[in-house]
Amino acid sequence: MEALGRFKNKLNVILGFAIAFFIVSCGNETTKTEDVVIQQKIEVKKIPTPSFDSDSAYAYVKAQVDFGPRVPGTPAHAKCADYIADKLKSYGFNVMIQNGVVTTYDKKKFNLKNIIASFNEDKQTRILLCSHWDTRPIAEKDTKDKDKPGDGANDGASGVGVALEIARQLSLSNPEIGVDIICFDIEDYGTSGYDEGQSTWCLGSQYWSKNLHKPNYNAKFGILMDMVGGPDAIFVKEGISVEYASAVVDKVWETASRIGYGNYFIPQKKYFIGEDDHKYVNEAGIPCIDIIEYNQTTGAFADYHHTHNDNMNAIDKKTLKAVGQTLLEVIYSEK
Ligand code: AHN
Ligand code: ZN
Repeated sequence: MEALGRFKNKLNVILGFAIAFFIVSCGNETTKTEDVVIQQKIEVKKIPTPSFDSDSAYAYVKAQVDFGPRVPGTPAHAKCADYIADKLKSYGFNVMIQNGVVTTYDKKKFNLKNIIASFNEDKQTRILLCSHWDTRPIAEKDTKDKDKPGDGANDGASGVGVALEIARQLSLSNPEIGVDIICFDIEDYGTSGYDEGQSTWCLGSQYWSKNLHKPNYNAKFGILMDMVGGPDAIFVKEGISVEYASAVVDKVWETASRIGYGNYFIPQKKYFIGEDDHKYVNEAGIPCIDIIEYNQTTGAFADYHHTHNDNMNAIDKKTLKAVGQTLLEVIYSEK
């Protein structure tokens, strides 16, 4: 009898465990189902990526070119700054102009204007888009009129044009994150060599990196656009970008290929340009990449670079679309 009693007790214990296990399993099942439902809700909630309008971007590039070359110290330069600032304000950005005095390699002093614009200022997660908006004062790679500026349609205006169209799209469909746009001044007044150890290029971004517009300004990552409108442009992975921000390079190149622009964004080995504005954004502690047209075969920039052929004929709406749509996809996928 005693033995039977012990057996019953044992059975009860085993049964108890079995029931407990069953309840826990059921509990887990319920949680798992809820998880799936919640996950589905999050996926459904993603704000759809708007369609980048390349006609609009093209018009923004042309509007800048129509002012004439935006060479520092000229009326065209001053008028274009107002144009860019007004456009960004009209799309709901908070805009400030950072003023500063810089000295160029030929010992001229200029009052630079970095145009700095913020969207969704209350958002903690931010990304930074940048470009330069000034025009080079010379066309040294041309055979004639080397001492006169070109139109700077691709070199300067294209990046700002894409940024302005992205700004317009942000105003129409609010993303989950904050976006800052900086149009750097006096990027393109450089010469070979250094001036007292300082680079003669990228004077606006160099100034900004040492004098941030807001103390402790930060962004999750930055994307510089430089010469992003050339016909059949190819963007390969640039060296400084890969060195400082390889995860951002991969994110952007993978995004481009996922949405069908892998023919523009080639996952090819890195190359080094001398420098560009993103170098100084990286020095300010923000991982920043450069989308810049570069011909890996010739080992040079496109043949219109720093010539009088860098005019509206050097702008192709299809390239503006490839870059603009890729960046919108990146922005609207970010949380
Ligand atoms: C140099 O040519 C040293 N760096 C490329 C920066 C640049 C000039 N981008 C446009 N123009
Ligand atoms: Zn240039």
